[in-house]
Amino acid sequence: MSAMVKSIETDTADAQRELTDGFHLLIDALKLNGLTTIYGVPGIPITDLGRMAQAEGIRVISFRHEQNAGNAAGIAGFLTKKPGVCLTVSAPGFLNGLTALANATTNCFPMILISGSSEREIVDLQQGDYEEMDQLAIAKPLCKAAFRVLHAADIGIGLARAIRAAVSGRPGGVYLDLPAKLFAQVMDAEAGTKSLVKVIDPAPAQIPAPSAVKRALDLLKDAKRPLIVLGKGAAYAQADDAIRALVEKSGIPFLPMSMAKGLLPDTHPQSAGAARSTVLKDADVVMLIGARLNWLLSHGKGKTWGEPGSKKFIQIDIEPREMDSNIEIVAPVVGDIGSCVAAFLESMGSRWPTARAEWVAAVNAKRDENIARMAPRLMNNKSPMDYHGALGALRTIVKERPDAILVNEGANTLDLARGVIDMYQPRKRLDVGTWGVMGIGMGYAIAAAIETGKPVLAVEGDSAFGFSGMEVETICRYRLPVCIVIFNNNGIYRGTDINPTGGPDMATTVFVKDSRYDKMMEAFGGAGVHVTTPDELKRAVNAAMDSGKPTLINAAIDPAAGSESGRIGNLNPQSVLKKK
Ligand SMILES: Cc1ncc(C[n+]2csc(CCOP(=O)(O)OP(=O)(O)O)c2C)c(N)n1
Ligand SMILES: [Mg+2]
Repeated sequence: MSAMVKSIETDTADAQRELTDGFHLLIDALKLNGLTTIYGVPGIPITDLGRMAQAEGIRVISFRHEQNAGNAAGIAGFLTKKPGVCLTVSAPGFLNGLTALANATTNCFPMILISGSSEREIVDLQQGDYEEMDQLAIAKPLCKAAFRVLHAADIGIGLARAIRAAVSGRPGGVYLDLPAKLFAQVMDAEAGTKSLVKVIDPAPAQIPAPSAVKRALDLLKDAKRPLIVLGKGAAYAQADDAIRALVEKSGIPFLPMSMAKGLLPDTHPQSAGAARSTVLKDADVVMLIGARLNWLLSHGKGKTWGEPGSKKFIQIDIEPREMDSNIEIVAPVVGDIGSCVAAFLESMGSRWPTARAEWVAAVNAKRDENIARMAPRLMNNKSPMDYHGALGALRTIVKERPDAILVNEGANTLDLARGVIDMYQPRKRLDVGTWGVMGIGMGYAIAAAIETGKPVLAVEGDSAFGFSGMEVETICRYRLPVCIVIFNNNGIYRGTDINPTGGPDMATTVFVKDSRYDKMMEAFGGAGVHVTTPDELKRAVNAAMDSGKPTLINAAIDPAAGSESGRIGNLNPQSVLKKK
């Protein structure tokens, strides 16, 4: 090799060393901010981004459908308080991910959907580009914030804005639009490094006003029949010890919303979980901690809440506009849950009057009565199983394995499991959340396994599972310790409906009879088991959780056992026309 050729080669190498591009800037910006897992689906224009990210030490989990990747990112955000990152291709991939972004926003999970998009010049003139779509405009109304980056030098700032928007204040979903051209844009490497931003204190504490805390405590102190409602926001806050201390110091019965179960164990002496209707009806002062008065709490009014005007509400929430959203809040306390609870504990001092004995005794009596009434149903060993028999088995398993994460979706499968399966540790129950959305199952299960390293038990209605079922391949591919139990009752709510015309089509809520979902798992090298009794179910789940091997258990449930829409059938509109 001549000296001249050698020198040209060295010069080229030097020149390359001194340049960076959009691909690398994004990867460096993610790593700089500790965002080291990406959930996504590859394709133009982000295939190489995924490859390079993997090469640079980011864990890139490839899914079969973006909605599941997006749900994984959303729940990763809930579990870690850092935005979960989802990466999608333009237009259709983006739209597939968007449902999950909207779901994350509704549930207040921090998440960033990063999507490649097509050429702005062509998209804006609507000239028919490959996967043409004005993605930024479409994302905007469905998330907390949406940004587009056009210059490589702005990637650092763009990601910093996305992170802050996702986790500060009330967390939510953020969209980051990255047109294809951006990835290949080059710039000086040193300037590139300087353009990156490490976000300092992304979710600053929001300290409540002392006067607001005093107002709330004065009300609580005078209450005769107080109640604490713990919401998903309380679970998100990771202020577990302080919340437990507050509940215990106050001596007040507490009611956990679905994903707040386990913040204090459901078996805690102050738990009013099994006396829900009594406490909602009879309490005089209700303190909401990270719980919204939305449909899940009947908007704070109506029959559920007893006599109109019989309640006063204290609400602790990070979002000031949450106050009075459904009903008057007498004592609003605005701040992050951790700071608020700490302020309460401090102000309560050492002479806080503990529980009103009569009220606590009444709540406990009701709770114990309801638990005793349920007990024999949970021990039945019928075959085909009913929900209670099957759930009785799973309840014991969760009791013995309290650090396992329970993912749960369906109608009857959800509502009954929520009531039956006690939780013992915070953030171990992940479910359909604010929307009651089907399809979160496999995405949540995958992210739960990856983010926590704990075993996952996913209890799925057969319909619910179908929304994300193809991800069993992903579970097998990454060898995740996920055990899926399908409550197979041959359909949605029940498997017994009949087509009223007598024609050959099935009824609208009915699936293929006696399907074997376990075979799906076997197709990808996982373990598949078919069970028909609670004892078999228990053995199969224990074996799966001991082995840590991806497993799908097809649990045959009596098709007649369920009820329409589980526990929320009252929300179905009724036709006034007489049935023929
Ligand atoms: C995205 C979405 N689509 C549709 C629904 C309506 N929906 C509510 S529950 C449910 C399925 C219930 O059946 P299954 O999961 O089998 O539970 P089961 O009651 O039979 O135990 C459906 C389709 C929904 N909640 N979300
Ligand atoms: Mg079903």
